[in-house]
Order: sequence, then structure tokens, then C-alpha cells
Amino acid sequence: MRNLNRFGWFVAALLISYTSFAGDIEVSGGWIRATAPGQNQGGADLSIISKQSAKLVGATSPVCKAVQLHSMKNMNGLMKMREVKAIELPAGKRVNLRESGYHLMLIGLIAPLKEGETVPLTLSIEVPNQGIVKIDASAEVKSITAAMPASQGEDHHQMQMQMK
Ligand SMILES: [Cu+2]
Repeated sequence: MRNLNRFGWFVAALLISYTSFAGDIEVSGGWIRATAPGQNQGGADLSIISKQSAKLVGATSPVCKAVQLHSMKNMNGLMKMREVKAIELPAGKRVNLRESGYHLMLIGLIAPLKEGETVPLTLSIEVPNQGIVKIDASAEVKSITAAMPASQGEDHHQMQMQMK
């Protein structure tokens, strides 16, 4: 999974749009907060619509060492994150990661993320009868103070990370 996707960089440089299509799957609205000094990880959000039921099973990015799928749960007032193996994409339904209690965790950022930059992401989506489909997407780096959607306003940095 450590495949540095140079082609992804190239595509990201050409496209200002944050929507990408691959067959029957559309990815849009990707974004991540700019990082604070010393911060080497961050959570990215995006939305996926798949015409047939599928599963998001992984992601990579050239800007970090690894990308994990994380779920976020409120446990006795503490937000806890943990890695999940897959995120279900019901047929025809728009799945926004944040709203569904998930995010992409970019771990081991190689350089700070600055507002206005574009982070290339390659998503691995398991589609019945097609195996794993790779989709190039991107996330816009927004201001460090950019707010999460209303119900998910908890600051990512303050969450406890619970790894198996
Ligand atoms: Cu996380």
C-alpha cells in the first residue's frame, strides 16, 4: 500500500475540481485541516456515492506514510478513534465520512499541510465482481480553524486514539 502515486499528483495539479469519477463511483468534497506546528497526522473528510453497493477498504496518499480508515465514537464523553477495515457504501447513497462517524486518518505527514494546498488521495473501493477499484481523489487543505459539520465539532486533536 506504499505506492507513491505520482500520477495522482499530476492529476491533482491539473484539476482544480475536487470531484472525481471512476465508472459508477463519485468522490467529492474532500478536505482536511491545515496542520499546526509539530502535528504529524490529520483527519480527512470526503463523500462517496457508488451506484452499486461497495466498500471503502483503504487509501493511500503521497503526503503521508499511511492512511487508515477510522471510526469515531463518543464513549462516556470522550471521543475515541479506532481503525476499521471497511466502510460500507450502500448502493446509490451519498456517504459522507464525517456524518457517518468516520474519517481518513493521514499518519506520518511528510510535510505540514498548508491552507490552499491539495492533498492527492487514492481510494481502494471493493466492488462486487470487480475486485478492488482504485480511485484518484483529492482533499482541499482548509484553514486550521475550519469547522467540522455542526454535530461533529469535536477537535480531532483532543481525541484519544485507541488502536488495537
Ligand atoms: Cu483518526
